[in-house]
Formats: sequence, C-alpha cells, structure tokens
Amino acid sequence: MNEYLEERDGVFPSVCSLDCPDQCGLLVHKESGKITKVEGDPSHPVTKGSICNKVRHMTERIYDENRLTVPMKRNGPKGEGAFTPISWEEAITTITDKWKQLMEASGPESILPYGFYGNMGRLNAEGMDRRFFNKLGASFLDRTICSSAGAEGYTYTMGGGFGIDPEDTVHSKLIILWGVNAVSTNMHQMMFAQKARKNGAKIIVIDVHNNQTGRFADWFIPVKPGTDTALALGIMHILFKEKFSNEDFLQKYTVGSAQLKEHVEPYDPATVAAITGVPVQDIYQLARDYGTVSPAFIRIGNGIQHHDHGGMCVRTIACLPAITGQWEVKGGGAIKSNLGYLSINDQALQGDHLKSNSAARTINMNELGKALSQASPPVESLFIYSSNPALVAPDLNKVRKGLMREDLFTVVHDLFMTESAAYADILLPAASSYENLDLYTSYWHHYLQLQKPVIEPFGESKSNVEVFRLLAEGMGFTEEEFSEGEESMIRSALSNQNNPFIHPGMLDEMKDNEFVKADARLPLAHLSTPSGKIELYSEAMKAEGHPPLPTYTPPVEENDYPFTFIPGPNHSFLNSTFSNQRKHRQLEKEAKLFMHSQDAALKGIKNGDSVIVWNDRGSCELTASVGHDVLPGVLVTQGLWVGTDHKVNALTPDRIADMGGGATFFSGRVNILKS
Ligand SMILES: Nc1nc2c(c(=O)[nH]1)N[C@H]1C(S)=C(S)[C@@H](COP(=O)(O)OP(=O)(O)OC[C@H]3O[C@@H](n4cnc5c(=O)[nH]c(N)nc54)[C@H](O)[C@@H]3O)O[C@H]1N2
Ligand SMILES: Nc1nc2c(c(=O)[nH]1)N[C@H]1C(S)=C(S)[C@@H](COP(=O)(O)OP(=O)(O)OC[C@H]3O[C@@H](n4cnc5c(=O)[nH]c(N)nc54)[C@H](O)[C@@H]3O)O[C@H]1N2
Ligand code: SF4
Ligand SMILES: [Mo]
Repeated sequence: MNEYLEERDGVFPSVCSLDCPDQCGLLVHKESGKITKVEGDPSHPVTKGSICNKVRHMTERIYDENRLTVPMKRNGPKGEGAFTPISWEEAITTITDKWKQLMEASGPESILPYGFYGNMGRLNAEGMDRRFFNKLGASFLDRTICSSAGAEGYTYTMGGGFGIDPEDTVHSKLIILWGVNAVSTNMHQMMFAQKARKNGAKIIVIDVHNNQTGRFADWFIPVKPGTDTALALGIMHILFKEKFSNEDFLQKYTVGSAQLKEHVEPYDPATVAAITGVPVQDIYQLARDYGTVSPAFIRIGNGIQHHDHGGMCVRTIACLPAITGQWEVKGGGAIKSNLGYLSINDQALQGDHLKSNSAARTINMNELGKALSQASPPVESLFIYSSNPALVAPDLNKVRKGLMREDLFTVVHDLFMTESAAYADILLPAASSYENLDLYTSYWHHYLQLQKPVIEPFGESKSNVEVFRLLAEGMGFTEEEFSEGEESMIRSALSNQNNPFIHPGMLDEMKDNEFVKADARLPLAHLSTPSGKIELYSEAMKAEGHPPLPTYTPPVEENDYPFTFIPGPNHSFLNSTFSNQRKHRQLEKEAKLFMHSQDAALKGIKNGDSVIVWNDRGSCELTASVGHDVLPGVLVTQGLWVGTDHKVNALTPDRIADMGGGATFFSGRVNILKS
C-alpha cells in the first residue's frame, strides 16, 4: 500500500513525467480505482490545459496488456525475450548475491548503472539510485546522451542554464527557432509564438529539414548540417559592420567584444554562404532582421548540438543576444535550457557523501558499446533503468554485441519488454509515474510541481526509489538515507543553499497550489561565468583546450560516403517511448527517409521506395520521401522505432562531441541503395 496514495475516485492534478521541456500540468480522472482519462490542467500557468496527442492516450499505455507485472528471469538466449516469473525476493537476492560475488572477485567498478530520464521525477531519476550506486562504489555513468554538449557551450557564454522566461516570449517580435523542431518537441513554445505572431511577430526557422516546424514559419532557412556556427559568425559580421551592435550593453555586460569584432571579420556573407548553403541575400536579411527587430528571441534546440562541434555551435549562437543587447529587453534573449533556475540540492538528494569509491572510473553513456567490449577492467554487470539503450544509443550494433555477452549480468527495470529488456538476466517491472510521489522541475518553464500517486502500482511493479531501497537492504546497507521516505527526500532536495528561491516549505505550497514558480529573475541576474559577465571571449575555454572565441570548424569527414544522416525524434513517440504502442505507430504510419529529388534521381529512387541506408557501422531500411524538404546531400528520418528493420542508430557514430562528452547522432555519413 502506497502511503501517499489518494484513495478516493475523482479528478487529480498531476504532471507529465516525460523527458519534454513543457512539463505539462495534467488532470488525471480516476473511477473505481482506475485511471480513465488524462487531460491538460487548464490552471497550469504555462501549459494551460493543452497537452500533446502522445499523452492524451496515456491511459492505454498505463493499462497496456503488455505491461510488465512481475519480476522475471531469462530462460532463453539473450535478446529473444523468453522469461519465467519469479518473486521479488528471488529477484533481489539473485542480483545482490551476484553483485557481492563480483565485488569480491573484481571490485565494485565491474558494475555499471545505465539510467536516463524515462521518468523526469527527481527522486526516481536521480535520487535513491544515485545513493545506492555511490555507496556500492560502482563505475560512474556520465549522462551525456541528450544535451550536455550544448549545455557546456551555453555555460561558457552565459555561466549556467539560464535563459529568459518562456512566458515573456509572447512579447517577442522576432522569434528564431534554431535547430529545434518545436511543433513536436516544445509545443507550448509554439503556442507563445502563435500569440506573438498575432501581435506582429515574425517567425524564422533555421533547420536542415523543412519539417512541421519549418512549415509553421514565416521564413524557413535551410542550412547545411553542422555549419550553423559559421552562419552565426556571418550574422555577427554584419551586425558589427552595419552598426547594429549595442556598444553600451557590450561595455557593461560582456568581455571580449573588441576581439570578437575583429575575429568575425573573415566571415563575410560570401564566405558564409559557401559554407552554409544559405544565399548571401538571405544572410543579409537574417542579420538585418535580427539587428533591427526587437524584442528578438532565439530558441536554441538540441539538433544543432548533436554534432561533432555542437558545443561550440550553441556557445556561438548564445553570444548573439549580447551583441544587440537583447538580454535587457522583455521577450528578447534566448533559451537553451532553464534548468539553473530550479536547481535543487543534488548532493543531498544523490547522497554524494555516501560515495565509497570516489576514484571509480566514469563511463560516457555514448560509448556504451565500447565500454561493453573494450573496458579494462571489464564491465561485468549492467543495471539499465528508465532508458532503452538497445534502441537509443549510438553505434547500436556495437551496443547489442556487448549486451549479447554471456558473461555480462544484466538487470533491466522498465514498464515494458523493451529491446533492452530482452537482453536482461533479471527483468524488474517498473511502476509508472502516476503510481508514486515525486518532485518535478521543468528545464524550460520556471515552475516546480509535485506528482502524488493516483493509483496503486500496476501488478507487482515498483518505483525506482523502492527498487533501490530493496537493493540497499539486500546489500546490507544500513545508512538512514536508504530508508528515507519520499516526502523527506523532497524536503532535502528543496534545501539548496545555493538557490535562495527554493526552500523545503515549497513541498507544502505545492500540495496547496500545484505550481510554484521558483525564480522570476532573468539571465543577467545570474551571470556566473568566471568574469561575472557574458563571455564572448573565454579564458576558461582556452584553458580547457577550446578556441576562446566563437570558432567554426567544418564537419568531420568520417568516410567518403555522400550523405549526412540525421535521425531525429518524431512527433508521436517520445524517444523510443510509445514506439511500442499501436495507436502511436499508426499516427506516424512509417519510418520515412526524406531526401532531395536530385539525389533520388541519381540513385534511381522514387517516392515510396524502400531504401537501405548503410555505412561501415550497419544498415537500416526506410521508406523514401522524395522532394525538397532537405538539401541535396542530406538524409533525414524521424523516430526511434522498435523493430528489427528500423535501427537508425546502427548508423550513428559513437564519437564524442567537442564539449560535455556529448553525442554526435547527426554527424554520421552514409550511402544508400534502393532495396
Ligand atoms: N514529440 C517528441 N517530443 C520530444 C521528444 C521526442 O522524441 N518526441 N524528445 C524529447 C527530448 S529527450 C529532447 S532532447 C527534445 C529534442 O527536441 P529538439 O530540441 O527539437 O531537438 P531535435 O528534434 O533532436 O532536433 C531539432 C531539429 O534540429 C534539426 N537539425 C539537425 N541537425 C541540424 C543542424 O546541423 N543545423 C540545424 N539548424 N538544424 C539541425 C533537426 O532537423 C530537427 O528538426 O525533444 C523532447 N521532446
Ligand atoms: N538516433 C537518435 N538517437 C537518439 C536521439 C536522437 O535524436 N536520434 N535522441 C537522444 C536523446 S536526446 C535522448 S534524451 C535519448 C533518450 O533515450 P532514453 O532515455 O532511453 O528514452 P526512451 O527511449 O524514452 O526510454 C525510456 C524508458 O524508460 C522507461 N521508464 C519510464 N518511466 C520509468 C520509471 O519510472 N522507471 C523505470 N525503471 N523505467 C521507466 C520507459 O518505459 C522507456 O522504456 O535518446 C537519444 N537517442
Ligand atoms: S510529452 Fe510534453 S507536451 Fe506532451 S504532455 Fe508531456 S510535457 Fe506536455
Ligand atoms: Mo533528450
């Protein structure tokens, strides 16, 4: 029995737990003890009652007939998904016995946790799990698969995860959506953009794919993949040349403007046009729009930073609002991530003081395949939770080869029999976010929210917090941190001396009023770079081996294949989540390969043809969509689909980006063949 559970039927405020910037307020309807409907909460100050189609069908996912209900052990070859039910007691004993044995024989570093943000709740995503693995002394996992390159790049310029308040973007008169497919991935940013447009705002989209967001734009600017840094430098060149720069602002708030001005001299429009594929006239128009229209807002997406030089790209674009002084204008500036405003006490939540092996190695999650095949000493046990690496990780064939290792003891904790779960030795059923108490902190809007459990855990499923409590007990860990209750964990997380806008009393505030805004100040109040100013020139970057000024480096030529392959997320799935749901698959119809008609003609490919995309890492079959949605030399597909033919990550490189240990999903080169 869950001590926090609301036992009555009724309509309960709730929050979406998915890894999505919007973090919508929800209303969950419960009848006869079961959830019957999930809808948007109209009283949420930002998301205002509208939610995406994915979550409107959440009830079907919660009660899906394929949801895991009991712990199981494997009774067939790895990867095939044959399992026998066992008790929780047997599951926990099997895992802890094996781990005790491994710790004795090989040391705790032989155990690797692999978890990500399948559930964004802070306690379940980075609470009891971290405490447990810290105490165990396991290898550390560097969680770099999503946004770390851009986060580091942005931090070099601005000092931390501080952008403007998205609620202010209704006042913007120019909105640039740069490498962000916001119609699918940040729908409430589009609602603000829509409102701003009614007040006369112009919306520009800069992307390699004229997708749903490009079609929404007043002006779509196609750019060659991985060249946006050059485009931003070209804009700067014109801003300085044509005196659109705000010298007072530069003087007061930045370091390095004189060096930057000189540095962008070579990035004249003709040079930049040759690099980016954006015509000279368009570069002038874009720079003049940006230099003259105010407030001007840039939403910096994740797409540009899933490249080899993605960190530098975000660092460079983040300099633009400083040149024009837009950070001072309400509705001007940029958002990359706003996580800084809601920073909690990570040390307390994650139990940093419990670390028994601070010197343990750190494994970059983007290199899972390498780690499973080459790490020395070897990884002998893997605990996968809230993530599906056998589908979402780069260089997937290498990952799957590693997961096939007979001597690797793999535990998976998930709601479903995912591709990764099929490789488990022990498979544990996970409770959904609607079944436990957790704290939510958006990385886009500025509100904290609480999820109270609405229903009992499904079958015998358990939350991450509970599983790691049981594992701690099984390992004989006696520290009180392992028996701390959820409410108390939330209070510890909310006492952050470094963030005066957060305090433990917010837990009660959230119980009364579901949404609590933490900090309404703007980025200029948070400049925590070494100089305390916006760093157009960065000594820290120099010290860490990067060019100190924004600098364009051409994409890596990893092979001679003619196409850059960009496999991004799609509209109806959330990474690989929902890709096992019939309704969501029907909405997406099929995994398409967008290609330019010129390339299609050269390869003898017609619309609707089956195409094999291949390189030295692997291959994948997709359906051609021929036209002008992408530039020649670019291939785009959307969605991480379950199923053997759709392994887009078989093609993606596991190279590490220039910053933050980031992923380079969109920098792979491929060839194609009509199948
Ligand atoms: N519906 C839906 N929503 C989601 C997700 C999902 O899977 N589905 N995933 C969630 C997660 S975890 C994340 S991180 C975010 C990601 O959401 P976004 O921040 O939107 O990032 P992506 O969709 O990866 O890429 C955004 C755009 O970048 C473009 N792009 C790729 N390379 C380049 C380039 O070199 N230059 C330019 N200018 N554009 C480029 C792609 O074509 C794409 O349209 O969305 C979250 N929300
Ligand atoms: N080709 C390509 N690959 C990509 C990307 C891309 O754009 N292109 N995007 C990358 C990005 S940005 C990201 S963030 C990653 C995301 O990759 P993942 O983090 O693996 O995200 P999902 O595929 O959604 O898998 C999340 C899993 O967590 C499970 N889950 C949900 N809630 C809970 C819970 O409370 N407990 C437990 N134990 N499990 C739970 C879900 O059922 C699901 O199977 O993918 C990356 N991979
Ligand atoms: S996935 Fe995003 S848009 Fe959809 S309900 Fe959740 S937070 Fe809102
Ligand atoms: Mo992500």
